Amino acid sequence: MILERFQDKSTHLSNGWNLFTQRGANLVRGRIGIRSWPVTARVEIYTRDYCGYSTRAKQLLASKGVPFTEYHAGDDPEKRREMIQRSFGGNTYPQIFINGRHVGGSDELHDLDANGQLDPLLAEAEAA
Ligand SMILES: N[C@@H](CCC(=O)N[C@@H](CS)C(=O)NCC(=O)O)C(=O)O
Repeated sequence: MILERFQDKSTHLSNGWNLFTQRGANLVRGRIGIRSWPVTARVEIYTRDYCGYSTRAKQLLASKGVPFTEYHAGDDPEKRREMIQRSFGGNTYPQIFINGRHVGGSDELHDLDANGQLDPLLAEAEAA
């Protein structure tokens, strides 16, 4: 089954099943990710349209069924400033945060996954 869901702006999805984001050509498609572990972390991603790294990072999250909040920072100067400040100078897209902690870009997210460190991070609840 493929569930399609389109959105234009940042939205925190709570269904946890799949993410489809459309903004110009910035379309992410994928099969519903089925998780056998809970996602309790808050995931945020600053993206730019037409950016393969942003797409790959979102695809990895979507393939795991992880809900995330997406900020389209490529054409939003305020969000771009916020992204750079929160990532301690990181000015490439995407920049990813898990429970408010800076994780890095798409490569770092994939490295964490390859090392088995991503799922435990996603299962962590945000400190109150
Ligand atoms: N190693 C980085 C590479 C990210 C990257 O090079 N992103 C490009 C866009 S796809 C970028 O931000 N270029 C500079 C810009 O667009 O201002 C990652 O994995 O996230």
